[in-house]
Amino acid sequence: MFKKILVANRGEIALRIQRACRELGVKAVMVYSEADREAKYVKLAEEAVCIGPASSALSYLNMPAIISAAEVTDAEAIHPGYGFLSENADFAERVERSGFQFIGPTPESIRIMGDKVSAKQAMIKAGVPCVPGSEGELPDDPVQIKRIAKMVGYPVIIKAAGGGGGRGMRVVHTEAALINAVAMTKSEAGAAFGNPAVYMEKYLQNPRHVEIQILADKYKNAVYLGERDCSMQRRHQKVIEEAPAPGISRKLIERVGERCVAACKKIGYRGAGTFEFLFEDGEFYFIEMNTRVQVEHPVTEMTTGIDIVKTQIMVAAGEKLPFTQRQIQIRGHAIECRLNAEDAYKCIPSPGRITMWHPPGGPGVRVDSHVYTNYFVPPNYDSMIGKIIVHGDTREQALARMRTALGETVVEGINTNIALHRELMVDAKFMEGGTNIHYLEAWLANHNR
Ligand code: MV4
Repeated sequence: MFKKILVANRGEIALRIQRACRELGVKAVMVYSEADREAKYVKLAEEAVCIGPASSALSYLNMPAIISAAEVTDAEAIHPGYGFLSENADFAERVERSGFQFIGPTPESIRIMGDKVSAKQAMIKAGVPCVPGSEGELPDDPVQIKRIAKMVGYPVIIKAAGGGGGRGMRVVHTEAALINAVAMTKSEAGAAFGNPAVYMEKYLQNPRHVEIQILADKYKNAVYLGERDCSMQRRHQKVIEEAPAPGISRKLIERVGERCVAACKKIGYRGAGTFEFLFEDGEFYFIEMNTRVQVEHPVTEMTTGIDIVKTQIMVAAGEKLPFTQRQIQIRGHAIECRLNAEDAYKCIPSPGRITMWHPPGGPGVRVDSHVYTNYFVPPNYDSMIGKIIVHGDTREQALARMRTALGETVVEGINTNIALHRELMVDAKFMEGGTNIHYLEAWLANHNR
């Protein structure tokens, strides 16, 4: 095992990784920007290094500053968390070239999954079900583009190979709009991602977003930890996640999960990873793979009892996965509510000083947050201030526990989305389960009307 790890992130995930290190008996070096000097994990740290000013570009995205911090503190490995440099293949490469272990997959795996065309081709080859569409990148010839769209069937969606997470895509309903839409998406993609390549898929109109968590070691052992339903989202920002996904049969999850595991083995994937699927009319369609730990990993930790962050570190250190697929059981139901420093319904960011922080507690309640009373939420970063996660024997019990937990939660001094969560936990359609990716945006539009 490593003696010392550098945590190259901020916020709740920095604290989460620090906690995993403590449990493993590994020292954690925290890095922070000038805006994060007062963060809880910095105060709790035995070692912390300031890597630059508030601006992310000059601190959490500053590769030389982060690698230098690892050098001066004698860390052996770097955990990138999520966001920032976590899915940057060049960073992973520079970390390894500098003699550190990157806690994540190989730069090659990150690169393949970062290019959505090569990711999809790898998945098709490995037998993972994908959305029907163009075989790889779209050609330049308008006649051929029209022919492909006709075969796929309208509506289609044009996606940038360099995009992902909702960036660089366009829905096309008619042949008349097709060629212009492809040209626009290509030119935007070239400017935004430095890669104008685009591909085409059948546009699924009312899917759910269901993803499968996997863990793999360096010896081609891989397991899946079940699925998460992340359909409750607004503008590609997830708001509520849960596991398991309501109403989807275990048999179907098993079949898809086994495909994901086979794909991991085939490409020599290691570390934690997430296969994102759209789920519509009883079928799974792969869209993207995330090569990092995700915000919503706790719901899977609660239903499997597996510590995903600790396992990430163990496999990066060269240990074998400490469990087999047979030993993994899904128990009960978990729900996560993301707490954001923002107006509850208009979602306008609300940074500032938290004058009162009273987190909930009780059986089956977990709070992952780096904030505290008198903490100043900086305006420079994502507005998430923490997550409330509950676990129960059934979805109904988890919902009841979340209602109680949200009822206990007090945050004063800034606006938060707690009121939104309280309403959603008693919303008839959400309580029924299985709402699609458009539900929350429609709900908010109706509320703000
Ligand atoms: C789609 C889709 C419908 N059909 N692909 C958005 C984020 C990116 N990961 C993929 N996205 C979508 N791809 C096809 N073929 C609809 C979306 C989509 C979406 C997906 C997941 C969660 C929220 C979403 C919100 C809008 C659109």
